[in-house]
Amino acid sequence: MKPSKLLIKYGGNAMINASLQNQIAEVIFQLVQQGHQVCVVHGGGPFINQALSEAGISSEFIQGQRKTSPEAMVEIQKTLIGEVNANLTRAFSHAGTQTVGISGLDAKMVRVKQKLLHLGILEDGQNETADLGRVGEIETIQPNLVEHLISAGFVPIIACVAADKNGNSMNVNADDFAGAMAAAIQADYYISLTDVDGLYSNFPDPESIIKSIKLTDLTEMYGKTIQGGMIPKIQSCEKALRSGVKNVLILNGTKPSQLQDYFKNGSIAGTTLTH
Ligand code: X2W
Repeated sequence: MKPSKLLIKYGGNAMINASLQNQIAEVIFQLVQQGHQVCVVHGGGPFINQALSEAGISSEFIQGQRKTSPEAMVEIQKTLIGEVNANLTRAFSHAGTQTVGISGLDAKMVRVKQKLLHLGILEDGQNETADLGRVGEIETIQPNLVEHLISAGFVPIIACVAADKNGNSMNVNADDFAGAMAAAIQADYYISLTDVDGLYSNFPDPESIIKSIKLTDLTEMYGKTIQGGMIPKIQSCEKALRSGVKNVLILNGTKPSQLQDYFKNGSIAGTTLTH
């Protein structure tokens, strides 16, 4: 496969233990050795859950987005940047990659505004929205820092925290962040690594895995086949695809060989999204 620009989203239970992180780090090292430019955006939902529960702060998700109070945001920034990003940077560096751990806060790379979720239309015709607190929706990305790093052979690994126009730290869903970053750097590949084999029409029936799906089929699937955490994941794939990223797929990050085999011999596991 010719050297390409890859945006890899890594998160959820696919990064839960050190052994999995080391295996992914090893595969990414090989991808860089093969000449690919790699940028990683990571989440850390399970680590945030633990930190918030230790701090006695409860969590609620609406359509895959965590409602975030200012107190929760303090814990989330500490966890994503101070713990998860630092540990991934260490693991990736140890595997041999020239890794640089950053977040959307660096060089004002990512600007967000408060995200308002549209839940539906009320009887009086008004929009019903959910206020998620310190949750950010991406407004702009300045990709030059990432572009400089990847063209010099570094692997930026980016935590999904960004600032709003007042300089507040905001919690950005890692899928939203990754899809927008794939679009901003015009990646050749956007690969979302998760902890299941892809999108299922009847989860968890393994026979119901959807191998390939067209953008036009997605609209009617939201709220039905696509629920909870799959909503931002699929939306991020849509965003990347509509913005010109040619190859968009979801692979199982708990099976690192799927990522390796895709670039080694073109064997496609998971779910591919197409126009
Ligand atoms: C996410 C950020 C982390 C994330 C959260 O607080 O969990 C929002 O939902 P995963 O591991 O990729 O799920 N933010 C707003 O997305 O992590």
